[in-house]
Amino acid sequence: MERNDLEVAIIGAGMSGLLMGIRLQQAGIERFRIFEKASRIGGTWRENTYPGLTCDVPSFFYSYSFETNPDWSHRFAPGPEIQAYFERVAAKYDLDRYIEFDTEIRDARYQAGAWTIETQKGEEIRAKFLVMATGPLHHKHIPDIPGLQSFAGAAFHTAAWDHDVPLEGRRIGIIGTGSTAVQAVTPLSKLASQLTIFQRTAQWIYPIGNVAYTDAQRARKRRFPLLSKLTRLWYKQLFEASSAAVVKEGFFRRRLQQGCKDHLATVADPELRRKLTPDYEPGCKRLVMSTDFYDSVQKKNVHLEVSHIHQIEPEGVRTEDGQLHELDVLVLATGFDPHAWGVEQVVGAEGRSLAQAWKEGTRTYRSIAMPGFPNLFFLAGPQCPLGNISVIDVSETQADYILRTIQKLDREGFESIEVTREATEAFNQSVKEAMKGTLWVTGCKSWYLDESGDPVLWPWSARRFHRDLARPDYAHYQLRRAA
Ligand code: N01
Repeated sequence: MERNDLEVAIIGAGMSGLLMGIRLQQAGIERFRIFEKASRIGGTWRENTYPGLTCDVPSFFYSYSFETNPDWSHRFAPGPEIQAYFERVAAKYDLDRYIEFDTEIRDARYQAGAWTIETQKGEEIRAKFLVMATGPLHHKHIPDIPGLQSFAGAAFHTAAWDHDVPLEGRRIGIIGTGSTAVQAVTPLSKLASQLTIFQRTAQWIYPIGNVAYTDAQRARKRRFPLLSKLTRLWYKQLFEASSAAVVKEGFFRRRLQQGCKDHLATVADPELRRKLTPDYEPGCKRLVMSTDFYDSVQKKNVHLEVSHIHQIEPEGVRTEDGQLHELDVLVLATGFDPHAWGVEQVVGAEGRSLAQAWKEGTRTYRSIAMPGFPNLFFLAGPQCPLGNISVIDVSETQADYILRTIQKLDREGFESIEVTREATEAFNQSVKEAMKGTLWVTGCKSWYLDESGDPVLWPWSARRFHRDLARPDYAHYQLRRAA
């Protein structure tokens, strides 16, 4: 393959980049490469190895529609099982042939009718199309807490877990109460002599149990592959319908909210319950799901600290009430920077970077394209449907859209395609209207919000997303032939 004259350059060999590679290969497009900064595939599932890691979307739904897996061990499979699933799929489609590992893309520019991308080694590669498959939660958020570097024990982010650090019998602190922290608290509470959870904002937690599948259930699904497909379909219908229903005011939102409140009521100590009670509506932040977090918080060796962190000292964390919490290990479950979309510099046809274009707020055309950036597409990027649905399913719709567009340009001899400003503005105007009355604007701080405080989400149902992106509307684009 002539590496410097690619049809498609894909950045990222996580779930969505692999998917794009499979779709291109199936369509007979061979001149593509996937650039991956690490030495393994997997994205989120490669980076995150913290204790308690599971997917918060049922695994039958969080898998490719064309590669169902009868062998999931649990409804929400543990992280290593998900990583192994992606490795199996990548091997089956022989994707290693197309992946350039240890190759970070630092800079991408649209020049003279093609994208020129530059690797960290200074190599330049040209490609007609650029697909950003870098994932929404990629850059670790390391909190700017005074003294963090002075801590004498071991400190690490949950997405860079240091497995060499012993945890048994040690004094562990964990900063944050998002989905990650809630998953990690139970296993940590079983190991630590003392676990301190530093909570800045309380979370609503919806109780959904993680059932284990029996050997007999797995054997049945292996024998009758249709059963896996039906299970996937069942979870897709259930999670897409309920996610859409709770966003707007109504019966389902009230049911969800009551479910969270009833679950919180299981905390026996009224003072602890008060500390765990959020001051915003359930579902405003991404919903955290767990059946064991409240049990763990009530254990004797677990302490929930709600006085905010003042500073970190060599011995531990000092909170604003003056207390020093002495620790051996400090875990940063502080999430990711949702405004850092993968590549540092992506410069479009007019010399403007994506960061500049999004200074006032992250806006796309239907989550897939940007005016001023011809032949550039996003997978699982801004304004996708999020919530407790499968981003794999969302990416499949996007990948098919991108593939159709690439095929059209090739078939009809166009050099480039660029979405118009008018179509992008009209789309964002309708998003703004649709956001009114949604759960996400009921008043909370969340990674769903962009720099201007607006949610960077698809405000309608996932079903509508699949429908609206089923076919590209070329009237919203400018197609150009080579001069
Ligand atoms: O990150 P978060 P996360 N001082 O941003 C706190 C996905 N996920 O990694 O709320 C003190 O939700 C911060 O406090 P506040 C899932 O989509 C998926 O937990 O900002 N605290 C918050 O409590 C999820 O939504 C799976 O006040 C500070 C926490 O850190 C997304 O990842 C599993 C602080 C960050 O919570 C992100 O979840 C787990 C500071 N300076 C997660 N800075 C799967 O299914 C931050 N915090 C793959």
